[in-house]
Amino acid sequence: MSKNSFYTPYKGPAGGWGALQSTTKHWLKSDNAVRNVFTMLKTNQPNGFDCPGCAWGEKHDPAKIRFCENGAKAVNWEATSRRVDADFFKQHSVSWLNTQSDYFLEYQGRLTEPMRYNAQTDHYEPISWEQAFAQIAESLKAQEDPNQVAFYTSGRASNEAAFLYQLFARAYGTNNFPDCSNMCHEASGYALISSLGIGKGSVEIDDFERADAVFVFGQNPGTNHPRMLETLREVVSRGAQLLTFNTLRERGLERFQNPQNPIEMLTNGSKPTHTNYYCPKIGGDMAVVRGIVKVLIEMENAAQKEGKAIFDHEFIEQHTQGMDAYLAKVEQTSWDDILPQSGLSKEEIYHCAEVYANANSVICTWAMGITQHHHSVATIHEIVNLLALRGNIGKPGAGTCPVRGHSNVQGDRTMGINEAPSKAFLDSMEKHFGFPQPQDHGLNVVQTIQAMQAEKVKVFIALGGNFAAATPDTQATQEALKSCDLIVQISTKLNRSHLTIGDNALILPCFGRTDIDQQATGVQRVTVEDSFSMVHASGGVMEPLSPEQRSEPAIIAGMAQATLGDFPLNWEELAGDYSLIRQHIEAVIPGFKDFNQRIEHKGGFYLGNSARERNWATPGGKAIVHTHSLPESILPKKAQDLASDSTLVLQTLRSHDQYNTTIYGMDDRYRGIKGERQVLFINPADIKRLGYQEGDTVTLRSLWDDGVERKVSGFKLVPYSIPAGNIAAYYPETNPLVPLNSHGEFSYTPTSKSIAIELEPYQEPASKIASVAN
Ligand SMILES: Nc1nc2c(c(=O)[nH]1)N[C@H]1C(S)=C(S)[C@@H](COP(=O)(O)OP(=O)(O)OC[C@H]3O[C@@H](n4cnc5c(=O)[nH]c(N)nc54)[C@H](O)[C@@H]3O)O[C@H]1N2
Ligand SMILES: Nc1nc2c(c(=O)[nH]1)N[C@H]1C(S)=C(S)[C@@H](COP(=O)(O)OP(=O)(O)OC[C@H]3O[C@@H](n4cnc5c(=O)[nH]c(N)nc54)[C@H](O)[C@@H]3O)O[C@H]1N2
Ligand SMILES: [Mo]
Repeated sequence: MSKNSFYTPYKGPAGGWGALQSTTKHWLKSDNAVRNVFTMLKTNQPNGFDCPGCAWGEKHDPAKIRFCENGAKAVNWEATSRRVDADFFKQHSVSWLNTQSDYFLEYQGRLTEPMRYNAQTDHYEPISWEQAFAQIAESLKAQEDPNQVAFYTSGRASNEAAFLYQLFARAYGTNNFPDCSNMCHEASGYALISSLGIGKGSVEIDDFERADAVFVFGQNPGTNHPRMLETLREVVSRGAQLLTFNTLRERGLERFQNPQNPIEMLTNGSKPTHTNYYCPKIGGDMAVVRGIVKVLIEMENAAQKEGKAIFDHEFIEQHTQGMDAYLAKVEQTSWDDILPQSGLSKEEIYHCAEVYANANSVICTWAMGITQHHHSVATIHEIVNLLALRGNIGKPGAGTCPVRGHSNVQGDRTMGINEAPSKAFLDSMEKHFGFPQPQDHGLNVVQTIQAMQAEKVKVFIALGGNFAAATPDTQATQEALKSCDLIVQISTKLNRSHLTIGDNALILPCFGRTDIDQQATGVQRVTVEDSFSMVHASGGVMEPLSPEQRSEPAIIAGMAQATLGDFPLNWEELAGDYSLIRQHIEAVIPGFKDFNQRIEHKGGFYLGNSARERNWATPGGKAIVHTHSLPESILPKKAQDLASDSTLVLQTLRSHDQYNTTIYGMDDRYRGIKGERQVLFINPADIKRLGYQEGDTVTLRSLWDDGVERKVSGFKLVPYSIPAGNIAAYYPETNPLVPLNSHGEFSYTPTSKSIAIELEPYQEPASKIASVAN
């Protein structure tokens, strides 16, 4: 048998029968199949719940089934009938659970009752809600400084939960809001605010129907935003250009078979999702865009000789500042720097420039392939500059489209989950609630871990997520977490974070999106915001598994009431009726006028976007064109000095069977992987050059100048279509390799997509081989 028996290149389209088959499998795996079929039909419907999968938006079309394969996985994973209850924790110690895989932990089922860790027995034991809230209140009140507490948020929290949570933390006295966004689209927010005055994308979903060209940078929608594939193939089908830039050849960006199209399914047809596919090197996108702009300058010079123009001079003149300096910088940047860094040929870059120049409206989309580098902010500024050259912001069919991750990560920011809130937001909070807001900026994810290391953060409260596994530098981070006095996790499922604790920890089990949320005044709905700034209601459809589970707003209100009493208001009243929370949101945050009425509108309502209106909320009142140098090297400075010919650049990404740290299964269908996650995608020439053979098992060691050894072992080499010098492997297994202070300039986002790596041969320990064989 070949050493890579788990690998067979995948030739089919994305979607199609494979997706249907997989959806069925995950239905059955949930132990709740029949109930979940009905549940699925409510996904993203006006009278149902917002899919807990990704943040891609929807056109309002009542006739349509609105879920994809991976949305089905997310729903089935949440809506399982398996339970992790007091008995479960009685049977299993925390130390034992810690030896189990991430897959095992979450697979055990839903958390059903509040639990407190007992360090003497090393087991979680049941505790009443009142006792849990009292313990939290006692611990919060005991801190000398409110900044010793960090309030983490993962992007599934609803607007109502997020608003209440930030109100609680600010009333308590801190802006310490590390959130998943810090590891995700922070660079997008930072770059867009500093250039266009608003951190959100400027396009609406309908713009895709009008764009002459769409440029897709660094994302894998086949897995992470499957509903986007339909949009992409429609763009191609109507004859518009679709240029995709990805280090890997991702199947979803090549062809898509729509499972909702019976003829296509029966004839096994499929349609392309791109017109041109480019494979830049990891981190090479800024150089690609710079090259495109360099060609555009040439084209503009030639056009001017004929009295014509390529650039939109009126837009540049009226709406931007700093363009001349930028264009001068581009002219100074030599092809000798651009081409090797980009990994594309000059011909390819010329073609991209021609497509761009011939299109009257262009959308640029991007995700983690762009945001998780050292120079991500600079790269996004470069994309914005490209768009600005031909006025491609604030006109139909054109604009910026950062494709968000978690289903409500964008809404959480809108609600004030922000460690660096704007003055306007704090003033509005103060005016409405009548108490002084903490003014000092708080800690982001990286800074929170650093503060834990320095024993400056002592209490960690998490509204969802899996901080211990999602964050970089796993070993150091986990030590930091263990040093906390108290860890509180509001969660749906058991994960590594519940096991990475010191002496005191609480698990507070909450409802998910699919659960019916019954409160004092009746069944409640929540709201969420998608990538296109559409806000809509979401209501669960499943009876909760246990009467001891509570909603996120109820849990936050319980903690707040115990800690702060009625300051600044009666918390429990709010938890009893979410429309009251929405009234406060309406009073504090622009765009939410008549909030309670407008959520009745099918398909939701649009929050508006100032950049789309060509209204630039920047200091000078114009869009700011930023000028950056190309990075000297893709590797961060501290790794560069240690790098050699054998150093490779690693990007860490998601398989098709995972949702961030949640592992649904061991396959990665579109990349041809079955039953294995310890794989390393590598260029065949690199396998040979470095003296290995396909299927060899290696250790990955990352380079950093602090003398700490960071390595992971047992990864099998898979020859793959990836540029020479670049490699890819799954997250979270590779997070031990990302040094904590290797983060994006300005964004503080861990550089999870550009890690300097050396490979070493790895010999499986005999004991492990024996246990696998058994
Ligand atoms: N099913 C499912 N859906 C999800 C998630 C999930 O885990 N599972 N996660 C959600 C979240 S929180 C997020 S943020 C999004 C993530 O969505 P993506 O950004 O699509 O996630 P990644 O798997 O990290 O994929 C990164 C992609 O960028 C490419 N890439 C990496 N580096 C570079 C580069 O330097 N240049 C270019 N051009 N390409 C590069 C990789 O080859 C890969 O295709 O998805 C959301 N949706
Ligand atoms: N190396 C590397 N690291 C990365 C990334 C990468 O590409 N590479 N990506 C980064 C990105 S983009 C992100 S967004 C982060 C993700 O970081 P997180 O958001 O912290 O992680 P998740 O894995 O999404 O969290 C999963 C857990 O959330 C809980 N949960 C699920 N649904 C709910 C709910 O409705 N309510 C509550 N309260 N809890 C719920 C469950 O207990 C589940 O175990 O990881 C980042 N880390
Ligand atoms: Mo994300």
